[in-house]
Amino acid sequence: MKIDQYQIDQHNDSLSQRHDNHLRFLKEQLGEQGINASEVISALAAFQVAIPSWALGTGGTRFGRFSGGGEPRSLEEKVEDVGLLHALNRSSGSISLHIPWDIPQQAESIISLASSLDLKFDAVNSNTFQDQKDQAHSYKFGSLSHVDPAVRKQAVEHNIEVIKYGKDLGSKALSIWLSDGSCFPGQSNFVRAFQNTLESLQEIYAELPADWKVYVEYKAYEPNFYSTVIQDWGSSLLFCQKLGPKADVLVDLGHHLPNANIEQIVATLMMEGRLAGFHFNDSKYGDDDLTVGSIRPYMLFLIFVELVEGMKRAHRSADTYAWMIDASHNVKDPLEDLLQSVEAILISYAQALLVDRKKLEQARNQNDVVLAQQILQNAFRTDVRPLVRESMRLSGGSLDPIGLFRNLKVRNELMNERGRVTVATGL
Ligand SMILES: [Mn+2]
Repeated sequence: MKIDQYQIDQHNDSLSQRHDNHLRFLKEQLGEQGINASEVISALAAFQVAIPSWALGTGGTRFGRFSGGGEPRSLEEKVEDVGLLHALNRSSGSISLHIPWDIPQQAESIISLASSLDLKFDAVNSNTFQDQKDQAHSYKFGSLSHVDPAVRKQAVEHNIEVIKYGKDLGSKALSIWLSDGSCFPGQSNFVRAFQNTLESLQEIYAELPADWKVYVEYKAYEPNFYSTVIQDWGSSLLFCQKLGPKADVLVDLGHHLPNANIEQIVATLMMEGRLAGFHFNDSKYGDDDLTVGSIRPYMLFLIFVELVEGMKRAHRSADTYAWMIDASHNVKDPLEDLLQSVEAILISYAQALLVDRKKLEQARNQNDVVLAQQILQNAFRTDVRPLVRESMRLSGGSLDPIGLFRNLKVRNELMNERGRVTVATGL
């Protein structure tokens, strides 16, 4: 299924009067504060969030999976799904592939399908947290950190193979998340596990093309419940510093211990120039993989306040970082959920762009705690949705992506095409 531009335009026409009124009112309000709304709208339009190939189907939990129907059955159909999202919001212009779930058989045809939908290939992701069919050695007790060099070698070769697939598609980065760790005290020698992992990563790093990066993701716990080899941003940064300038730290919002100050982690990594980018999601208890902004929107805003500050300080534009959604959908339509997530990201970004940084710095220097809080909350409490809608409209997208998705009965169409009982490849 493909959404035509005239369908988007028609739907926008029906909403435009209301939207124009809201936008005019907001522009006036912002103008009084000396904020140029058009600049914010342009920044939003330039912000692209990658969609991972594994988020297009219902994920489920270890207790069960309730497939929604019409899920993509092949890599081609996954690319088409991201094409639908991008047509609707013009902010989801790339797809991040997972190997081996999404091995591209013919790179050229998949590239031409992607470019026909105005999509690029984002970072490629390796997988050594599961055993694959016909695999010689098991990852039950680890991969890059394993005590057996033969297992480490197999895991290193897998990562090098992933780089090769990525090169064929025009990706520029390899993303590594390691599940390696231990479930019980005494099971693992922390130092040896770290050193084995470093050696393995160095072998992978040596195979990176000149213009590539490797993103090192960390996670506090799960699937291992006592220790994880790359457990926090400090460990991840340590690996990156030892590897070299092509290695950066990837922050996944759900991979922290409860109540971690993620915005401070972001600020520190950006100060060191070692932030690769983000895996966005939300959670209440742990790595819940919920829709971005659904539980703690204020935290997301505070993170964006640091991101905007860090990008300014480093003179780097948003497109030089890797932004991706990493979520799972158990009870929602995955495509609607992704549209909600992208909108939440853009809302937080817009609010962060409204912060009066000069006044904030003055308040900080005068230890005016009340004013500093007020400046942030003024921005956070602004309803910026008209700006987000306008950025999508100006880029050729919809003023109301989920409304149009439902209006066009996209999921029904997909079920007619693909069947009511489909299970997307992946988790
Ligand atoms: Mn992640």
